[in-house]
Amino acid sequence: MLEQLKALAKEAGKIFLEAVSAEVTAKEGVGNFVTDYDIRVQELIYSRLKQIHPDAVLMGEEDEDHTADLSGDCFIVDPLDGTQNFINGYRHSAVSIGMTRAGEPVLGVVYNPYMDELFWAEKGKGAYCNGKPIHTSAAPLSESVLLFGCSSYNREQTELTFRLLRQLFDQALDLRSSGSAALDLCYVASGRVNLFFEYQLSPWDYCAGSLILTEAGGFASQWNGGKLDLEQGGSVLAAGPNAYAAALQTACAVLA
Ligand code: 2AM
Ligand code: CA
Repeated sequence: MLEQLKALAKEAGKIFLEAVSAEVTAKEGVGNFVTDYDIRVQELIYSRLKQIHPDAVLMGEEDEDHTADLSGDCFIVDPLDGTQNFINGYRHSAVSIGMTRAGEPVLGVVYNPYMDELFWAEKGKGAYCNGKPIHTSAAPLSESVLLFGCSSYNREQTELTFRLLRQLFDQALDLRSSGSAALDLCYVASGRVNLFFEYQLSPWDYCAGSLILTEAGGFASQWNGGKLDLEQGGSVLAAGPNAYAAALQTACAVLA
């Protein structure tokens, strides 16, 4: 099944490239254009997933109803993570497909078509990028570059984000913000940065990426240390093994 999911993520991601080269944006309007592509890509992914695993439940960002029964097998899909980047031609977006079994992530694939980078993991079998094993950085927080998202769509929540950002930045080396939570988790997994946090995300933003991260040796939780919520969504704090504890302590202090 993993091989089928890898091929599917690549097939779906290639559609982003066609959209950009076709310059449909200016013709049809940015909002409609993105909505059309999000839906088109999710439809493609859903039709393939129904063939690959007919018994699995599907949960995707473009569904009208996001409630899903996680007791069996469930695919959790973001057809296009990094929508704002896609609209702006920033060329940093991804397809994200995770599979949970009895509520736990067991398969994850994240594909960035602009870099032709396919990240994947299977529970207990390590994490890979384009066929090579990936590992988190061993750096402590003091030697870490941070990635964050500020949940900008909900301005009331940004205060806590910027408080945590200030406190983590003061203990770390530098910071970045990329606009794709799925890729942020893969970048922590591959040691390109060593910490990612965002206050409010949805399960499809992090289901696949969180498995890739933990299989690469990292840790991921909510800001309060609780397990990532794959039904409702919530906060995410993800880091390499030697930065996580200090980051979690800081996040808990900010929440207190
Ligand atoms: P998206 O591009 O698929 O919308 C950027 O900070 C991250 O937040 C992206 O992964 C983005 O996913 C996600 N995001 C954007 N709007 C969101 C929302 N309303 N709820 C949860 N996550 C969101
Ligand atoms: Ca999306």
